[in-house]
Amino acid sequence: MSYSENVLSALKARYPYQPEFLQAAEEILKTLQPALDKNPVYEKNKILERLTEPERTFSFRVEWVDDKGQIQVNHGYRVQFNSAIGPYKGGLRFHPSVNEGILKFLGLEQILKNSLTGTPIGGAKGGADFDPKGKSDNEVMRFCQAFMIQLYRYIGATVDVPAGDIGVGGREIGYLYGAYKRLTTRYEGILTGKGLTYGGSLARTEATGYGLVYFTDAMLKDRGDSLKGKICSVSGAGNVATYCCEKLYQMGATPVTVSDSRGFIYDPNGIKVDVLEQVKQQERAPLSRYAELVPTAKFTPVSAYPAGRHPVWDVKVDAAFPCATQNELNEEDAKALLKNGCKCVAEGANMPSTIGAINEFLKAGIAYGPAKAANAGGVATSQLEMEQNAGMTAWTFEEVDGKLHNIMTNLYNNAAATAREFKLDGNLVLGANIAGFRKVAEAMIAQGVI
Ligand code: NDP
Ligand code: 2IT
Repeated sequence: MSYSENVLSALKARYPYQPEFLQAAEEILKTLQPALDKNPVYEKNKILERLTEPERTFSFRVEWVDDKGQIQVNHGYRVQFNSAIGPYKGGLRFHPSVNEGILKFLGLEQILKNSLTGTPIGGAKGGADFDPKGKSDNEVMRFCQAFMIQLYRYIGATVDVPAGDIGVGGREIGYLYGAYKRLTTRYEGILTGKGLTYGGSLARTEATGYGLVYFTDAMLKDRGDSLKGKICSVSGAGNVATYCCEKLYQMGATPVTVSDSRGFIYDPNGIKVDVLEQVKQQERAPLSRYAELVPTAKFTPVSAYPAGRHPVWDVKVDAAFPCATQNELNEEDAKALLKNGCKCVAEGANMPSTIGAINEFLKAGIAYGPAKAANAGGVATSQLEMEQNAGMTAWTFEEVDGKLHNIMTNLYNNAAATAREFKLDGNLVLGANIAGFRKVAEAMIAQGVI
């Protein structure tokens, strides 16, 4: 067995109850072997064993009182995965499915993603099995305050800087920030994705979706193609999906689908971003409401999905942008996309494609932008927010957006060049994994066994 296979099999034996973490580890470790063969110093330093084990994980009880006066208990976590190249950085997810294994998959991805941005940030992820759906603003506030009572001692502007992810948007970041300030009396950039009135950065809200489209633009240009005139499917209906749709229009493409946990919308005339924002951000309503407001839109509920399928990927499109959640695009879905002539898939969500689906895309040779490269614009702009906070300044939208555009173009070029170096032109899975890995591994070796 090769070094990477050995490490993977040890992880499988140790964490059989963390399937998402094992899936992320498998995707990464399998592609690193050529770099490990080329440079034996990584194996000698046991880098893979060290990279796949978090530096530390906090897990804590979060207790709060709901609007009926009932005591509620949730489970909170922060996985501080790797600090070789900078302070821990990564989002917080509030969703009933959250557990340590899911946060470890996200944290492992985050290490390499953050490295790829070219900025000095380490990898982390956190969250809780709290479901913001159906909760009042006051309940969300009390939960966030209770969560921060536990978390505040472990974070800091040069220690660990959390941000948003599924279920954690501007509202939650505001309550978390207020709680931190109350507990510590410190006004510091300890979270990113903050509101513009209290230290947030312009363009951070849009950054993941915009960055995804900038990345795709660079990837298609390299193939002598462009987004202009392309019909696109987008999944998800939250932060990433919304600003992906907005930027697609700006690039001359048309998004025709969005989805949420209840179903998906198809409208051949194109998704109306203002209505999407009204329904999902302001009303916090399910997507069926969108179809009430837009007569040309067709809503298909999850109850009508064929078993084991996500029919949002059956729509005939030129390019697909999964922006909802992990494993929302499986091998059968990938085959359906390819059969309909889809030539480009770029991932806004983290690990949206199963390993079977990724293999289909690579086999077909289409333009495939894996998550840790394609969705890195969010965290990259978080780092720009940290820079502004550290300098006690604020840049214009154009300045931040311009830097984001540069970061995504450089990131694409770096991943593509690394794939070419290993004679696998166009394989951005390998290119991104190896490029992200090498910087972290070199930093770990330089800093010794600690
Ligand atoms: P939001 O909470 O804003 O939106 C999430 C969307 O995905 C919602 O439409 C939600 O539906 C849907 N969704 C969530 N879980 C499921 C599920 N189990 N099944 C079906 N649909 C689901 O989150 P974001 O837009 O911020 O995050 C989306 C993805 O992008 C995640 O994978 C996240 O990790 C990734 N990401 C986010 C970044 C960011 O900056 N926010 C940066 C990089 C990656 P519903 O409304 O019904 O809950
Ligand atoms: O998955 C991700 O990169 C994020 N949720 C954003 C993390 C961040 O720190 O901005």
